Amino acid sequence: MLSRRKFFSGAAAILGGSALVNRLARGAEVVANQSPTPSPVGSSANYSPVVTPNGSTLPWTMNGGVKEFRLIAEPVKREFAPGMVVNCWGYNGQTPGPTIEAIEGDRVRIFVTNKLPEPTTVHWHGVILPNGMDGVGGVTQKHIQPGETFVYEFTLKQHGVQMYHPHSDEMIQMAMGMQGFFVIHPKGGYPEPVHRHFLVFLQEWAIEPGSYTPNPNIMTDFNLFTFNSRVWPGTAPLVAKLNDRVRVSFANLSMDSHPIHFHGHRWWVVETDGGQIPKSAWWPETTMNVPPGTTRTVEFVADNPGDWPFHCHKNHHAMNAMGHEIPNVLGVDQKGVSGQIGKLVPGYMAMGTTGGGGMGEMSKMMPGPKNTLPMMTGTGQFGPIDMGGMFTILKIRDGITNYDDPGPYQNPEGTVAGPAA
Ligand SMILES: [Cu+2]
Repeated sequence: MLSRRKFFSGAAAILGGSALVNRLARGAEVVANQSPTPSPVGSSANYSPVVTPNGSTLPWTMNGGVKEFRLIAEPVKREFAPGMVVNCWGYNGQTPGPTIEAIEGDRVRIFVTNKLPEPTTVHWHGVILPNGMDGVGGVTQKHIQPGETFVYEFTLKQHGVQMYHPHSDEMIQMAMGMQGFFVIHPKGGYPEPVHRHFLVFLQEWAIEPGSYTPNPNIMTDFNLFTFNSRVWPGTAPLVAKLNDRVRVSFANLSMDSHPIHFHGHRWWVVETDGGQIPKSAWWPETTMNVPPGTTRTVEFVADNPGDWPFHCHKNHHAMNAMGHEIPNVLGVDQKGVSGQIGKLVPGYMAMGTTGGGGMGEMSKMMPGPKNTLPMMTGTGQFGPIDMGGMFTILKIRDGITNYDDPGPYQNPEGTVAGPAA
């Protein structure tokens, strides 16, 4: 557990200096295994600063006892993975927008500037606040016109992992990537201090192969599924030291639920968007279903070293854009078929008789249109990884001194499955 007080001691403590906060958010300097230090209520309460993989934490400044944040709603270009850039909308050049991190009891003032080509608002999803600060266009406030800056101000009366998103042209703006985390740490600290607190925003998109802009009119047939607006192999690994206590918070504003599964461990469900669950009521799972409109938080002890898949268990959500009209030829002898069809349909490649013969391999051999990722891609130390989309790797290591990507796990001799003798 990291003592924020300890961390910010000295000159850097004066104002939560944004550069330092950002470095903390990336996890670069988090010192693990430090013993928890009790600290008084307020802005020095004990917590591990959150880490938003492939994202960042929003810097703030203190002004007369109020934490001031600035959000700019604007179009952003987001690289989903090397080889694919998407025209999105978001905040401060990012989707999801930068994470707002504060402490129960804080008074916050959030300036929102609209640089979109249409009106917007920001709704503080799950936050208990005065009605006029709720950010619902037409209901609790006027829409923020392009070029205007509105200010929201309220006191945080609760703890919990919440979200922010527009309540103005909702269908379009959220489908384009406008959402972010709003984390309110409990002023009394957590029941179990953690070393790592990861935030993963679950999103889904409809981006036709060969195109650059999501289609917000799609109701169900999404074809790209992201962790923090990235797809595998563009998703950053989740790195933990052996025996770290790890908290992961998921948020979902998409049209589907996402059952997030991880390997080699089990976690405890410790929090919903309603706040902490009493410890006596925590329950164990290996898959956390995250319904639309909610956040869910789990905790586990990273006591099993290795490279552990961490992914949505709806199988189509753990792959990249595909043509769903591919004929099902499982079990069909296609000798000669590709050649015949290829004369009529240039570029045609039959799905393998046995299912693709390793779809990761196949999708690498099939060049897609421009700005289109292979369905499944990425290569591990043992060969192709037949997944994409909502997939990353939890890397647990003994003896590491930072949280940079440690590379592939060196399995102890005699502990890897192989051909039977
Ligand atoms: Cu999913």
